[in-house]
Amino acid sequence: MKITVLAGGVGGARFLLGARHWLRDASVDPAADLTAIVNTADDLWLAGLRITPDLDTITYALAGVNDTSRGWGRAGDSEVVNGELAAWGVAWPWFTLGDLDIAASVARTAWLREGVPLAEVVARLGARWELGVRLLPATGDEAETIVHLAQPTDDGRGELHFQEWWVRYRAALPATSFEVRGAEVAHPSDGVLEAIRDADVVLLAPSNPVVSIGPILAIPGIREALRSTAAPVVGVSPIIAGSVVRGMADACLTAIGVATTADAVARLHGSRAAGGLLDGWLVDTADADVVDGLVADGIPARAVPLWMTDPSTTAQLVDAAVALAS
Ligand code: FO1
Repeated sequence: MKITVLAGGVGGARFLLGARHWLRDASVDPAADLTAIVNTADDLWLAGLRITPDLDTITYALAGVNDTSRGWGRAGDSEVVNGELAAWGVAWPWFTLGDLDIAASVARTAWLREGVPLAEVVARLGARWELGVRLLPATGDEAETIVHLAQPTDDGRGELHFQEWWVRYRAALPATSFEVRGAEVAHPSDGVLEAIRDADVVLLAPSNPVVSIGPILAIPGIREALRSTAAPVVGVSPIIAGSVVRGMADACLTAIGVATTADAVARLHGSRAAGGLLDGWLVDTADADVVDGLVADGIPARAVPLWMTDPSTTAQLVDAAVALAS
């Protein structure tokens, strides 16, 4: 069984840990394999280094070397170089780069400058560990999320790179839109369209629908591949009982005029029958009351526990998603 997952950062990592746990369970098809198509629109150039937050969060989590409290960076990392960069006013004082994390970005940047495609860079960085999941960047082209602000910042800027909006301002500055700048001329990484076309099941991880799943769909060819694949496409709600599980998806959804509810996000993606993406949608048991409405709108839905407290618990919701797909 081939499973392909579209994922962002922290929520995507937790989901993939559960999916890997589910696959390793002997009762599942031993020949099964797992491919993740990962958001690259959070990526940025900083201090001359190419930083790829969602790919790194997922790589470090699957490798078991991630900082589980922060949700990004390496466990037990030091910040010596970060302090030196701050002393020289290089990079961003409010964006912490750990020493081990910087080493990954130095290696990535060195390979990119040699012309190595990002997908190969990701494979090389992950090869140090047994990730158990093939990671594919949505694109190897630079297509970064730019946040358009309702009011300019104090220094007169009307738009910010996603990372400045997210980390420096904690998504507190009202946004009017999210633009994936460069997406229109970006191409899916090698293997992405095939991973969607050849899948037996495609899953949308419970990642931020606006700034993690959305930018993947913005890469030309990906939305079309999802709509034409023979594989059922099943999503997992990132919203439970009207609240985001983690992060600030509510600020993103509000900015685009979508309610922060499990069913509003499903309708944002739409049913495949009505021109959207979904063949199914999992909501938490707290949101069981929205299931009938979704089914009536052509989106088969089920209510199961969605809290991803640990890989074995998450494996149960992966199992439910695959069951809904079949
Ligand atoms: N998030 C923060 O809230 N503060 C930081 O200083 C920070 C640094 C950082 C460095 C490298 C990296 O890969 C991620 C980092 N993040 C930080 C998280 C990042 O903003 C998020 O992981 C995503 O971009 C949103 O999913």
